[in-house]
Amino acid sequence: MNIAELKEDLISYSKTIGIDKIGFTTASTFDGLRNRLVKQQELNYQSGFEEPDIEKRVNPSLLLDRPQSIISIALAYPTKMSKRVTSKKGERRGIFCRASWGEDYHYVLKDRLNKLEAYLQEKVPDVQLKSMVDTGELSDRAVAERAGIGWSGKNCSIITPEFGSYVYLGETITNIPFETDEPMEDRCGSCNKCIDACPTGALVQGGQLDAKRCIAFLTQTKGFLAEEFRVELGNRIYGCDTCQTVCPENKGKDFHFHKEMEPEPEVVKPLLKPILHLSNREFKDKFGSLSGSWRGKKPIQRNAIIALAHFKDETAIEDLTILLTSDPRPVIRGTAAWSLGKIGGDGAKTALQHAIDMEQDEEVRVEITKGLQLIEE
Ligand code: B12
Ligand code: SF4
Ligand code: SF4
Repeated sequence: MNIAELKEDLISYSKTIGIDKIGFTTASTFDGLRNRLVKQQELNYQSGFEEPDIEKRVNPSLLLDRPQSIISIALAYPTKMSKRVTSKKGERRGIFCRASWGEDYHYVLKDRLNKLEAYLQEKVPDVQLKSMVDTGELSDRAVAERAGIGWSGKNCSIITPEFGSYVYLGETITNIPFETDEPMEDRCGSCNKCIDACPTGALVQGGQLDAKRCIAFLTQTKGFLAEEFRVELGNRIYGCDTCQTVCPENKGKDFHFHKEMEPEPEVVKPLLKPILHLSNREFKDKFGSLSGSWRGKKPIQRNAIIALAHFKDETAIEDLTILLTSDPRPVIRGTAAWSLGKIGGDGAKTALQHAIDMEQDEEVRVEITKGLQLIEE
């Protein structure tokens, strides 16, 4: 087998199946990453969504027997919607981040990696392979950085010169000793725009995130959202794009290579009030195909309630009052109470005064009291 030829063939093949960039790196351990992950854990800066076993994250030989290389792939996703939403006056909408536009990217990238695997299996019948996207053990970014896909930006994202940071990443560990590619030079330079723009100060310094302060993480939590973050959420109901939209390297980047990734505006920029009353089935039908639905209905509804407060939408007082008095979930009742307090007015005040007499849950009572205080302020 001529491995150099196989690499060239694989690169050519990857272009025919909708892989926008491909790079190759060794399967040696990620020693720098190990220290980084330990440090992040000590500082309590991890989100909790990462694979907890650090050794598995940094040592490919724990994932595949005698690995020789890792193939990293990137797929560019759109940043602008081809179709627009048409809202009536006063209708308020939330927004899903771009990484949740179109069909769940895990399936799209797995499809491409399955095709790569099938190609290699045909050429090298006894090949050993292990592929992953996001939910695997490896750090997709660390692999991509070492394989020369892009550099690791101060906003933590892998930035490609061609597509900016709006790329999804995935990889395949192989036992074929492909020749490796060189990492790319860092192009952030003295720019600090992402750090300055981050609404919650989650970017502690270039390339270091306190995930517990990151809105992308906070939108995915299921409990009460700490009050200091509620205002910063704005109308984001899933994820956050701010540190990417301000990045000069992303200027003008908007690629529509994959039809599965085209967003449906009514879905990714949905009206807020109808979200409040969705049944599980309705939620699944409307949002189930998005990557942003993986945490279920509750966080999306909680964030929609917070977004209505952001807009001070008085037309939502009735809907919020229904949630406050009859939703079985304390997080939803309590967040509705806070939102009513933010919106204010006589209707909101009366609803909160009634609710405080009925409410049994201590945390919700705290939120109702907070809501009443907000109205008095
Ligand atoms: C947990 C997780 C999150 C968490 C934490 C994010 C974070 N920055 O760590 C939360 C929920 C906040 C999150 C948010 C987002 N995520 Co996310 N997430 C992940 C996940 C599952 C693990 C990331 C991880 O391990 N982080 C720990 C940090 C320490 O390591 P790392 O970022 O992976 O690796 C870098 C650092 O270690 C750094 N590093 C190593 N040593 C050192 C030393 C020094 C001194 C410095 C400065 C840096 C440094 O270099 C590595 C390479 O860049 C990955 C998928 C995966 N399996 O890798 C997706 C992934 C990183 N997420 C992704 C995306 C798209 C996002 C969002 C943009 C979504 C959104 N719009 O809301 C945001 C971006 C937020 C941000 N600024 O990072 C993409 C990134 C694509 C890209 N182009 O970079 C990934 C790769 C998923 C995928 N397969 O496409 N995510
Ligand atoms: S995703 Fe939003 S909150 Fe998180 S680091 Fe970027 S700008 Fe800050
Ligand atoms: S905004 Fe500036 S510092 Fe931040 S990632 Fe982009 S180029 Fe780098």
